[in-house]
Amino acid sequence: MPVISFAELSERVEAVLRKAGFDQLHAAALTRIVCAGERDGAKSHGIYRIDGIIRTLQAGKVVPDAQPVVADDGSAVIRVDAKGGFSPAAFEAGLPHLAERARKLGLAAMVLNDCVHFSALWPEVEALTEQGLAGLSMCPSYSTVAPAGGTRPLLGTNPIAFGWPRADGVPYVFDFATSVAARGEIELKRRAGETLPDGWALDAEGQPTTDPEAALGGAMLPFGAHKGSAISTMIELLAGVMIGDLTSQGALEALGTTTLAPRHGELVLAFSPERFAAGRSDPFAQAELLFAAILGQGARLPGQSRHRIRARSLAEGISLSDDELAGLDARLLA
Ligand code: NDP
Ligand code: PYC
Repeated sequence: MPVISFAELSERVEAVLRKAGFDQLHAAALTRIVCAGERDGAKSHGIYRIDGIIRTLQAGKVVPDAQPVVADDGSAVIRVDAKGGFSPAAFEAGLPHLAERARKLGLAAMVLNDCVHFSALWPEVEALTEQGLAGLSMCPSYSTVAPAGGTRPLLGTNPIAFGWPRADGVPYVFDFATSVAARGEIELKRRAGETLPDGWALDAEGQPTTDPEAALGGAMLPFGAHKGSAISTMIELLAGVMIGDLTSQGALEALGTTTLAPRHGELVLAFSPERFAAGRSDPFAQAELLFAAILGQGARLPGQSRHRIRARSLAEGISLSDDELAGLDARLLA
């Protein structure tokens, strides 16, 4: 398998995105997010997303030079209007405001409106942990998931990510879809000719299926039955309805297809643990006791595997398949 350095991969991806028509702001922000996914072994949101990003651009469903507008009235709620651009640049525009306000008030929220969204959320909460803050990020998607007990797509795969800062060690970060698996995972299995585990999806007739093609044309299932279904519904409410933006159903109706990236909103919360603890205890020391107890049972912490892969990628380079490299080259030569 060809091996490429993180810097070289980033350079190529940015050139591909610039050539496709994104301005420098978006090409750079998109490059950071997809290359971070590839570097950390999060392949379902790595460079495989480039085709979808460019398809969405060519279909006129994303603004390639949108200038995110930050509205900061000094309150706990920072608003960023993405103006129909992809979300990473909008998030980056609002991040300094969010972090500053969380440090000042203890708790702050960033509302992203009108963004086109395909990306993983862990880079966002990790950006907050790097500043000593805890973070929670969530967004709807488009209807591809049946509610528990239902048979037809209604909810999105609605990701949720949480991050807790750690002075010595990688941050505690989890990030996952509220469906059993991300849709990108099912698409990768389809491409690899693999079947799905039981319990991931229903076909178009509402019957259980292990065929990725039938799953993509049917309904995915929430994780943890009614529990995942309820968390996913909460995300629709908080990061869709409450922020005056689209639910997954509205996003699908507006877009009319699941082959392009959907346009909707996102909600990011930032917390200052010291402000919440208010001197009663050291929240970071208490957290370390909890993490040590988890590790003491032989379990691992979320985020650890991703950071291990990151360290290896940065030291040894990133392995890509011949097809993946050829795909990038073809886009550069096209
Ligand atoms: P996974 O089911 O693979 O879960 C990943 C998370 O669980 C990671 O934080 C991972 O940590 C942690 N984890 C996995 N195994 C263990 C373990 N044994 N012990 C402790 N922690 C563990 O994720 P999904 O496939 O559901 O989601 C993948 C990505 O898709 C996410 O980044 C999500 O944001 C993105 N997504 C984006 C959407 C969008 O609309 N923008 C929609 C849906 C998903 P580690 O990384 O260390 O392995
Ligand atoms: O992998 O489920 C997914 C997904 C949907 C939108 C972006 N990623």
